[in-house]
Amino acid sequence: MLYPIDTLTRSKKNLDGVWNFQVDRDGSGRSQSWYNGLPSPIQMPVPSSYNDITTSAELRDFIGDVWYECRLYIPRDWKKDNVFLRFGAVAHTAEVWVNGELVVENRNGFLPFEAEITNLVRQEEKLHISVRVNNELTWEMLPPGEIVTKTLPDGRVEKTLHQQHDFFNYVGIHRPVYLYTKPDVSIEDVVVDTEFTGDVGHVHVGVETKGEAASITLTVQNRDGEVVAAGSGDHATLDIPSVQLWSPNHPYLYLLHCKLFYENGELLDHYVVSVGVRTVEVKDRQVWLNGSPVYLTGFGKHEDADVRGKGYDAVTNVRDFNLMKECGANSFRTSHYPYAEEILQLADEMGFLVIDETSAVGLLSQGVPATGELEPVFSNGRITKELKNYHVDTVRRLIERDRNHPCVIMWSISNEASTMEEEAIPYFQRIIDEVRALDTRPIMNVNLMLIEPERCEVSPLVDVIGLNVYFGWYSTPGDLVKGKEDLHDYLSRWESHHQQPVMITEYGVDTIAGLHKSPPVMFSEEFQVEFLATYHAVFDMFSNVGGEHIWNFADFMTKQDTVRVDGNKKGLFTRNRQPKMAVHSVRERWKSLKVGRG
Ligand code: E9O
Repeated sequence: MLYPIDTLTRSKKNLDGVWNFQVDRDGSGRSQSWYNGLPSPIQMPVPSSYNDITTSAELRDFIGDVWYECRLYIPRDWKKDNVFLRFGAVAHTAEVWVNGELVVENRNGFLPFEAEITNLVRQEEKLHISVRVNNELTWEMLPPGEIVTKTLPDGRVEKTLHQQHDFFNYVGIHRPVYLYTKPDVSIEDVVVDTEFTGDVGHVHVGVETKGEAASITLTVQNRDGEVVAAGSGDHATLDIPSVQLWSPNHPYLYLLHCKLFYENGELLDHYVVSVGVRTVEVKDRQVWLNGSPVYLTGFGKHEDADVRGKGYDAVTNVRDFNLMKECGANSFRTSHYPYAEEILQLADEMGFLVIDETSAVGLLSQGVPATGELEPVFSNGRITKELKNYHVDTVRRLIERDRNHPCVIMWSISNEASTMEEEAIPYFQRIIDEVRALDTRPIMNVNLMLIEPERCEVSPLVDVIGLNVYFGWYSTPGDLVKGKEDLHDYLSRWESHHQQPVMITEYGVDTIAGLHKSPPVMFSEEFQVEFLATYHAVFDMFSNVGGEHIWNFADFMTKQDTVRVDGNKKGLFTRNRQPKMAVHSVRERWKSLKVGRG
């Protein structure tokens, strides 16, 4: 699904702002036709999570339906066009009405959806948009969860969310909402792939159209606006002489203009895609960018910020990217779900390598039991056909959304799933087949430190093995001597059992900013410094380790729990995006690494 943009033939209107909002306590909003107007709304910013906007504990932890609505005029010059309403993401399920008519339903809180509303647009009246949002999770969705209901003595039904993942279930209209126009004869999709030989860049372009166009032209413009390559037709390879390759240190973007024409030369549609020419491959137990090995430094992140929750926020994102550049990060993982498209656009512009992850997190039946024993989830029937279909649908929609971004170098298909069961093989094979049918990028699967390399059934199927390791924290807490030994032993076992490169996708410790201890003890800033240094020394002993992502970039909110004090504090930065002490030694390391840095 193409991102809405203004071009010679298309217009868009951003609907972000303050919308009406109402909680539907007993779920009767639909039967009372709230889609025609909310009886007693309050104000709610869009995009944002609704949880932390008011001071109501009930709203923060509410489980069930809430409603949003807004009203607006459609510009008069949109009369001749087809009009679409598009949501960047609404967590987790949504139904949308326009002027009282149901136009689209969506399940999946991290991916965009849209509806054509041309027939509902009346020029002289305001358009009424109404959205019912539900935040319940089931074991047929990703991330999986369960709503447990209890009837209270007064007859009210109390709902509790049982979740497996370690981040707060923020919900609402999380990403920008757009109305946009598209001509009758239109560009429906553009697929771009790049490579180069010598100093000539090759841009392979596929264009999907609707309706009858006489011709399609394709031109590539450089940053100065000069046309450097041109072609025509719905499939073409455009050659760019003296190409400027895209990389984290040189995020050079070209603009690909696609135009559809009628026989008489009239322009029917125009769409523009940013193109970074670069190649990614995995060989010799390393990840290669533009023909050289690259070592990934950076973070597992979250879309999470004070007050706005998971709502898209340009201020936070640009700040985050500046902080990451400043400490020598060249990459990040979109743990544990697809991030806003605007974040990937920024990564293209500023130069970050992105491991793009699905929302398959928590595919363990009981979280992580204290005993260190994993519960089977595949063989005990927890993972159903419905869940698999949801997962397949998620990777398909993710790839269709993100495949043109040069920043995306890898697809991560799941985080910490139960991968030692035989039944995991057909499940993951199905997911991998779907990815391979759609795209050529390497595939990663991320394993928890409890997964034994000798018994992992899924790692042989992927290109890069992600490992989340916390020896000296979750195991032998506070003992970094033992932690170091265990980490070394664990990485050695992966090295001898698997041929693929290993990427350390998580390592880190909860650290309270401002807590200082000598000698270093858990939760102090000194302990975080020492833990990271200990791990770095071990990573450097393994040539198959292709990168290191600290868990996490910043402190983030979790559900209320005895093991979390105001959230997960493993950030290298606080939740307000200020540095902890360890930033300094991490920056020193990352900026001085001699290996390829892209
Ligand atoms: C997933 C991430 O979302 N990995 C977790 C992170 C954490 O900080 C979480 O925020 O807890 C690490 C899981 C490690 C569990 C190890 C259990 C070992 C028991 C001996």
